[in-house]
Amino acid sequence: MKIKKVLIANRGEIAVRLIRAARELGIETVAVFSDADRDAIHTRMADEAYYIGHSSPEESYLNIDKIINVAKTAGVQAIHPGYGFLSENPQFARKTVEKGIIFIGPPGDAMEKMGDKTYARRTAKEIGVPITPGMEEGTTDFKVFKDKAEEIDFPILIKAAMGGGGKGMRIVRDKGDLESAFNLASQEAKGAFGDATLFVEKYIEEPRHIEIQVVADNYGNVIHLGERECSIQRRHQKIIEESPSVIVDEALRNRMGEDACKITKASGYQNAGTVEFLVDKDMNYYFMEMNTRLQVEHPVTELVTGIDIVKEQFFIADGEPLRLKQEDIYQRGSAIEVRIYAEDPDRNFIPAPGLVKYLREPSGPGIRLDNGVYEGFEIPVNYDPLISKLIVWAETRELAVKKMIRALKEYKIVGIKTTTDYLREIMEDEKFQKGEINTHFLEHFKRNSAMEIPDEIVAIAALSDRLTERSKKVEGGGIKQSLWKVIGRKRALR
Ligand code: MV4
Repeated sequence: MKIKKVLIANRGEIAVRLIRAARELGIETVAVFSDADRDAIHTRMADEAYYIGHSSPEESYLNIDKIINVAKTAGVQAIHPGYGFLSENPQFARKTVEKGIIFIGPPGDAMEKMGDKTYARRTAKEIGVPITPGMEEGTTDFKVFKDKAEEIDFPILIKAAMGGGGKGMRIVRDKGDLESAFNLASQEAKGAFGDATLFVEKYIEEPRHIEIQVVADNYGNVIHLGERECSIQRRHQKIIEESPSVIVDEALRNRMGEDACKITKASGYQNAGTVEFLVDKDMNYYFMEMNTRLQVEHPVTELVTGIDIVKEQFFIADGEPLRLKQEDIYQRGSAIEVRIYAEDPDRNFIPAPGLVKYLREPSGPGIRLDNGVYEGFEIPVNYDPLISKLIVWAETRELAVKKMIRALKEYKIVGIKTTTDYLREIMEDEKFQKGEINTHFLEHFKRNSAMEIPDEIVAIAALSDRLTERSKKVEGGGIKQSLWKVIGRKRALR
C-alpha cells in the first residue's frame, strides 16, 4: 500500500467504520473534530486527532481548507470523506488531488457530472438503460417546461436538476396546477441548490426503491454487488434497508446489475458507488440517479456478499486493479439494517440529542453494530442524530427479521429518546414480514404502542440491571429478576 496514513473527514459511526477498516489494513488514522466532538468516539479511537473549529458544520466538517491543512500537517497520503459532509463535493475531491493526496472516492469530474440529474438521464438514455418518460435537458423557462410536461401522462413529478435524494420535488396531478408548482419548485431549487433548473418525469405511483452497489477500479473494470431494497423511508430518509430484495430474482438482478455497470463505465466513474432505480408495480425498473459515495446502508451488501466495501475502496484508491470478478460475486442469506436515531417517534421524530446515561448493546451470532456513541457521551445538537446502525444476517429473511426483533429488545439506550421500539414494531408488522413494502409504507404504518414506560422507571430498571449483575444469586437459591425482564413482559402483553 502506498497509503500508510489516512485522514477521516467525518464523524460518528461512519468515522468509526472507516478507522476500523484502515486499522485492519495497517493504515494509521487521523481524525478531525469540532468543539462538540472533543470527546466523541472517533476523536478517541483514531491514532491522532486534530481540532478543526466550532461545532457548526460549516466551520469544521465542511471546511475544505482546514481539513486539507490538517492532511498536510499530519502527513497523510489519503482522505476518506465517508458519507454526507464533503463526500459529494467535487471541489473537495479535486483540491485533495491537487495537493498530492489520494481522494478515496470517485474523481471530481464524475461526481460533478452525476450531480446533474439530467446528465445522468442523458447518459442512461444513450446507452439504452431504461428511464422514466420525461425531459433529458433541464430548463428555467416555464414555456419550455410546459410543452414537455404536457407531452407525458399525468401525474408528473417536477425535480431539480441539482437535487437528488428527493429534495425539492413536486408531484402534479392536475394540468391546471402546473405553473404554480413550477414556480414553487423553482424557488425551492434556487434556495436549496443555488440553481433553479428543473426537469420533469412521469410520476411512478408507489414504487420500490432498489439500488445496485457498484465497484469500479481505475482501469475500466466494473462489477456490481447486487441490490439493496431501501423502500422503508420517511421524508426521503431511509430507515430500514435489506439485501436481497424479496422481489428481485436472479434474472432481474443480472439485468439491473449490468445496467448499473454500464452507467458506471459511461460516466468515467471510479471507486465504490450506488446506482438507484425505481421499480413499479409491473416490475419495470427505471434508472433514477447515481450516489457518488459510500452509502449509509453499505453493510447489508457486505454481510450477504462477504466483501468489505471500505477495504475495496482503499485498494482501488491505492491503484490496485479489482481483485474480484463478477462471477466471484454471489449473495448468501439475508441481511437487514435499521438506523437507530436519537429522535422521539411520539413527537413527529423531532431530534432528541442528549446524554447517553446507560447503554447496553446487542450482540451474538449474526449481529453487527456500527456504533457512534458510548455510555457517558453527549450526542451533540449540531449534527444528524444517528446513534448507530444495527445490522443482522441470517440464512433467510424470516430468520433475519426474528433476529432483528431479538437484537432490538436487547438494545437499551437510556437518557434520550430513540427509535428502537418504533423499528421493532415495524419488524413485527405483518405487511413488512411479507415483504409488501414500497416507498409509501411508513405513511400507512400505525404503531401499536399502547403502553409508554416513563423515563424514571426505565432509569430505575437500568440501575437495577447494573446492581443485579453483581449479585445475581438471591438467598434460597433463586435468581433475582431483572426489571428489564419485567418491563419486557409488560410490553409483550400490549
Ligand atoms: C420518483 C418517484 C416517482 N416517480 N421519480 C425520491 C428520491 C430520488 N432519488 C427519486 N425519488 C423519487 N423519484 C418518479 N418519476 C418517487 C421517488 C420517491 C419518492 C417520491 C415521493 C415521496 C417519497 C418518495 C420516496 C422515495 C422515492
